[in-house]
Amino acid sequence: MSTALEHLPGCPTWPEDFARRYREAGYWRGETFGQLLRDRARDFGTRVALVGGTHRWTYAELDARVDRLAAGFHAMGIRSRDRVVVQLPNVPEFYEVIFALFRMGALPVFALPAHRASEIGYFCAFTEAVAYVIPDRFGGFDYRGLAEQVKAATPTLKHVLVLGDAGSHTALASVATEPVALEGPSPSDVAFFQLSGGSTGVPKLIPRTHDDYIYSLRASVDVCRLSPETVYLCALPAAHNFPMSSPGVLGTFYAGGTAVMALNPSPDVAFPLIERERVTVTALVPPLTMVWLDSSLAKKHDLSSLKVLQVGGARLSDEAAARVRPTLGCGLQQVFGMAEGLVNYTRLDDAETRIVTTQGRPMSDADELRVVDDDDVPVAPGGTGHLLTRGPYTIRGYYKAEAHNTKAFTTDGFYRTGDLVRLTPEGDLVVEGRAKDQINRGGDKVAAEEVENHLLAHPSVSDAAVVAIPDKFLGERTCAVVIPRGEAPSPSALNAFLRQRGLASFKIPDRIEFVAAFPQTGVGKVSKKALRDSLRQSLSTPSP
Ligand code: J2J
Repeated sequence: MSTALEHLPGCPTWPEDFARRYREAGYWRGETFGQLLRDRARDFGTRVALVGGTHRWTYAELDARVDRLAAGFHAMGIRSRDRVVVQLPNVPEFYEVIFALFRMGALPVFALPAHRASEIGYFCAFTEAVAYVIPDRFGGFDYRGLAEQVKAATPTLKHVLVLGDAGSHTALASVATEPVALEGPSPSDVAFFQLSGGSTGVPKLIPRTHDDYIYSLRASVDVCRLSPETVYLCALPAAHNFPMSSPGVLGTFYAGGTAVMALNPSPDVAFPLIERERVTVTALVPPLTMVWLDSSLAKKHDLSSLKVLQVGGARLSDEAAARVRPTLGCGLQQVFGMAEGLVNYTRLDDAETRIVTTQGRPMSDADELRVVDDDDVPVAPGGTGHLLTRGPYTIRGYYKAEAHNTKAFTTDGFYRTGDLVRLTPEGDLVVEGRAKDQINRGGDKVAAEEVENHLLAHPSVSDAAVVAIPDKFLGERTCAVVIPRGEAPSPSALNAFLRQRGLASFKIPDRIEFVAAFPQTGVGKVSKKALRDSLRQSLSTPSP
């Protein structure tokens, strides 16, 4: 069978022998997202699929809305494999839009609400997107102006679709038409592009196929024991891979359960929703977990329906992990995943010490793991090393990134996660650190090189290195160490410059330090380790 991937240049795929094995072993079952929703509408038609704002859509309603929107997209000229950048907050329409695109074989490119002109402009240009979907306003920001700017700079971008007041653009609400028959994608086709946390100058795009992603949902649903009785609260940004698929909203749909959308993850928004909708499971990053654990509101709301709190995206301290059950009265599940694929979970019936002190184990028996030293030689059992992985839902390469792929993947197809891990005798993973040039700001990933490049564009910056500094709340914060050219600009002026260049606010350095020179490694490269060490020392020494 010729795979449709061949028709989408720039998307590496699995070698034919692996693909055959994954199909024969039943990991890939030839499902597509469009058909998945159709099947759930048939089996669970009157059950509520989605709750958010004033909407309460059953599976049948969601399915019908998706048909009408897909027809509308088609009438506008959007076609199979066209790319569409989707930047919506946690609203039910997010799924209406992406399932409409899935159903017609068009490819959502997932952007976070925090992204600004720098990121969105890049996604649109790099993917040659034909459309861009936004809210009118969200979190005090008007996305219509951003869209104006991006549209002017992107010749391929024909449509800006707005949820709410469209201004000079097209209202999303005006698009839907009578359903028409549309030819859907094939299961081996790329379904969408996820964003990588990244460690390079520009974010890398992750092509995920219907087959591989739906398998990751099925495996997640199994491990997390989702069922039609599940009520999942989506509190993290819907476009992120964790609340999307581990098992997230899409896993909840896979199981025939109900997904509830929280526009904001803060206790004052999330707790009333848990109480009202009898939420059974939700997912948070570590800093939000701390906020929930410390919230006085926990006593004011009935959270007794909540059975499992999943925490992932960054390392949860053992101390915080131990507080979850006594404080919130629910079980903890640690999740160590990545948009490139591999997801590890602690199991619901693991002993509490295992749940509290490890980041779990792979969800699939087909996940292959290697823990290796700098020369790709396996470390001794129990030793810490680089985590490499390969499997039926881990990509074989980023989109249109040939040179980078040779570094990010081994020649036999293992993805270099950039994480430093240790395997316990029981087979659980403990995340010990990171080798990639990235700062994990409480789950928000910041690629050092991306911020450095923006800093270097400032006329008074001669050189810049962005590193992590420890932080009690976020785990890590960003520090930009700058060698000025002439007189040093003020930190606030530099940050204003970065904002003006359209960088998402979570990438704006938390701290800026000026130095005369960088410490160097033996081969004359900037030693980020030495920089981090000296910053750690100077930050822990109180100034006189
Ligand atoms: C330490 N580091 C972690 C954890 C992710 C489920 C959950 C998370 C993500 C995610 C995801 C960690 N402890 N528990 O996609 O489906 C860091 C690692 C990893 C990187 C991936 C999912 N959980 N990390 O966070 O693509 O460094 O996915 O390689 O955003 O986050 O980031 P991302």
